[in-house]
Amino acid sequence: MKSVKSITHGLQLAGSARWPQLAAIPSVGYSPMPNATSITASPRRGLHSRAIARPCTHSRDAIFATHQAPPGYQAQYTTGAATKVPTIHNIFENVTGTWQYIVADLFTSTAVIIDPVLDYDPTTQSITTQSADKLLSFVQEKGYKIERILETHAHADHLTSSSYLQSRLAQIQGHKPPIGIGKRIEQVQTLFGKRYGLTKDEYNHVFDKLFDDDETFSIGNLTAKAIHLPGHTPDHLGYQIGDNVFCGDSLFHADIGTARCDFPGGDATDLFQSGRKLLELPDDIKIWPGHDYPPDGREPIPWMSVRDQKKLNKHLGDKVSKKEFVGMRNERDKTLNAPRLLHQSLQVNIRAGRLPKVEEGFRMLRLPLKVAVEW
Ligand SMILES: N[C@@H](CCC(=O)N[C@@H](CS)C(=O)NCC(=O)O)C(=O)O
Ligand SMILES: [Fe+2]
Repeated sequence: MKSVKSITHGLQLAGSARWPQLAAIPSVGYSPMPNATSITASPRRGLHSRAIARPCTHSRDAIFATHQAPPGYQAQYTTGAATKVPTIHNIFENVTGTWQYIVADLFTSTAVIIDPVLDYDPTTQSITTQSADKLLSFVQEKGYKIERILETHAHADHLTSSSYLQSRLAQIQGHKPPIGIGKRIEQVQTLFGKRYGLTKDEYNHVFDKLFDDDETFSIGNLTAKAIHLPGHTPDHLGYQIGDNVFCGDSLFHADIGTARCDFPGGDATDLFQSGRKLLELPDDIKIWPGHDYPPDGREPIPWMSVRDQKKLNKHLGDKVSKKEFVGMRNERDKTLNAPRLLHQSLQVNIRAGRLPKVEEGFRMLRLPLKVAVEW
């Protein structure tokens, strides 16, 4: 009979990651109308922006071609009539296959950051901030004011840099962007708080905004809406901004299909319904997932239209029944290993990315052991 014991794990922080003690850094001004009339439309790895949709065809090979702009391709962005059109920067974090997004209203230079990553090396238990610092540099270069930081869910595969970014942005822009997540995060915090031995004060009120289902909010002149998309986790939200839905871990790129549903509170029937909700949106809406796990030979691809998802999604095209989907999803989930950073991610993410407090000189996380033989 296997049993599970707990041990604690010391964390190492690289220099700039000790954010509560950060020295003040010079504030940076942002211009009310940035000089951003043209943006690159190639959705390849790294920092990229996308403003226009290119026409889609439906052969399998075309999934890849559709979203890859030719080298040097530039999309002209015009303000005026397009003031309600968000500018989207998709930033891929290679180690965990995570899409991070910065979504901006160029008219007011206001933006949000969605699902930012905190770097963690499990071989040395080191936390570093190079991914988050890249986002900060990009935001400063563009002159954006970050109005909110948005989480789609409590991730179980990577750590969030929301708290770090909030702290740095408060210093840089003189406005502390609230961290938002779905209201059901409280269930997830209670469950995992207990499992990992956290006290309530370590996770209560760490998120500044708990979104209701279908709650709307603004990003400068843009209107955004929180959409409940349970299945992968119960708290899961997508954010609709203009003709785009940042759907977190629900639908993935068509050749990957959908997110796993075997985490506590996950449910394949819920994910089927969430997937359907997305596929019932108008055909031209773009779906931007929280991850990509590209097979060899293709680059990460940040979005697909609802039209293409309906035709091409490997798990949830418009012909798949609930029963077929649930059977397939549950079978596949039985074959998946737990994510590499499961325990570290959950303990940090239910704290909105805050780290455990220093005790006896260390910040400690807990790690359950799998014990083959008892003695
Ligand atoms: N190998 C990755 C697995 C990551 C993973 O489980 N990803 C989740 C989203 S957080 C998922 O839905 N994966 C879908 C799949 O692997 O089919 C890790 O260890 O982190
Ligand atoms: Fe996830």
